[in-house]
Amino acid sequence: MHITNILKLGGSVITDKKGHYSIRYADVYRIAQEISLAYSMCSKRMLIVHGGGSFGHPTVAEHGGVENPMATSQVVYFMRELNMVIVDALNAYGVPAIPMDTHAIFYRDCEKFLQFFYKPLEEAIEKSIVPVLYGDVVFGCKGSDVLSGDEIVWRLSTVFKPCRILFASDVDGVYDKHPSEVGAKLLDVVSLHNIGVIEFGSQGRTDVTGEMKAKLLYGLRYWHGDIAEVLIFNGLKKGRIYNALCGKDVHGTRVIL
Ligand code: IP8
Repeated sequence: MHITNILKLGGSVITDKKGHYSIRYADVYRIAQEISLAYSMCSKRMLIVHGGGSFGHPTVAEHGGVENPMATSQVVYFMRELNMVIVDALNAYGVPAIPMDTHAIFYRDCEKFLQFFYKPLEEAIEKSIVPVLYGDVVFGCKGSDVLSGDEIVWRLSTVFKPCRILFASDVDGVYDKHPSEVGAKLLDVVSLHNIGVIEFGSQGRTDVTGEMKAKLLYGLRYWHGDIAEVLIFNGLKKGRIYNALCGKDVHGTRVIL
């Protein structure tokens, strides 16, 4: 199945990672408005995935993982709360978005391959409904684990073959060193084969699934022949999500093999 876009809303774009359970409401509503405009102008067939931000990561850290049943229950609880805020905002701006509980359709098999039941997503997309998935807990042959929204995006792309894979981040893209360092330069293009030479550094935040580097490493694992465009850009800058969804020129980093 071919769709227009898979959009990942980074956890740091929709929540304030410095706080606990803190939502960037103004950004969430602006983003919902941009997605709504794109939905009516150019992107009916799309999937949205969001990260854990200040809801998922601190909860996992507090419980030291998700193996404990209560930890799983708590992480799912808070991620669904965040998901509902995003879906509500999209609905408020007229996007027929629905929550799609990731833990209920994904499974990690014994070879560590991420399996998922894609039929409900396919049917929803056919009806121009926009499913909103999220980084979550994944049950698996070897126990439960945290599933990053980034891995979900790359895995979804193997089935839904989007024109564009879009990562909305809180920075402009991939830098040659950590973006907070003096002289850090934004890379226009990054090849997945070269990620070993980039100094990603640590962003000093609670992020149990890793950040920019992990995003790219998943790309290497899931890359396939049908990938057309992959873009990492700043979702906090007004207009960029709309422009990216509609295939307009956006300042950021293009990812190639
Ligand atoms: O923020 C992680 O998703 P990510 C989700 O996309 C949890 O890495 C539950 C921490």
